[in-house]
Amino acid sequence: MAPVAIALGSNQGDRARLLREAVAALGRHLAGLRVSTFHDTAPVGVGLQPRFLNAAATGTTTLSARDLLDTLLDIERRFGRERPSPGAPRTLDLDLILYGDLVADEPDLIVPHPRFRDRAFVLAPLAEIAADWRDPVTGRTVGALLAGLGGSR
Ligand code: PH2
Ligand code: MG
Ligand code: MG
Repeated sequence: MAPVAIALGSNQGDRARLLREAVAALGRHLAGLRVSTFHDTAPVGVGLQPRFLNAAATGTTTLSARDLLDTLLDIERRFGRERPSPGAPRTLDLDLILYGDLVADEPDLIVPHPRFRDRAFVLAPLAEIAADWRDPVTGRTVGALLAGLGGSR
């Protein structure tokens, strides 16, 4: 069983309902699911867009990282996710942030998520439920990474 951390985001449609239903969908694939509160956040790095609702979830899984990623993409599709262009507004984004202490850098599988260390919209929710989880690349905890951000990203 691998402990995993997933970031959730939505900035299109009924964001809170989408996140609630996405959490229910994740609960069918992860054991011991824990979920953060929902954070209303300003869009980062994607120009002028609607605000996001972000959250984080943790649990354990018997799926491989690749199978879990496929499962997340499948849930996104079922929730109406379209990809007209990179960074376009989305009904649901499910990003695999941590998969145990796995470090993978393959074309379709990068774990830990390459940008999570800079993103308060990922770290702040995740720190509510997994502040002591460690980034296997830097050795720093989620709580320390968040504290190190300082700003309000
Ligand atoms: N996701 C992005 C880019 N920018 N900004 C916020 N606030 N929340 C997000 O989930 C988000 C973002 C790419 O996935
Ligand atoms: Mg994302
Ligand atoms: Mg994504």
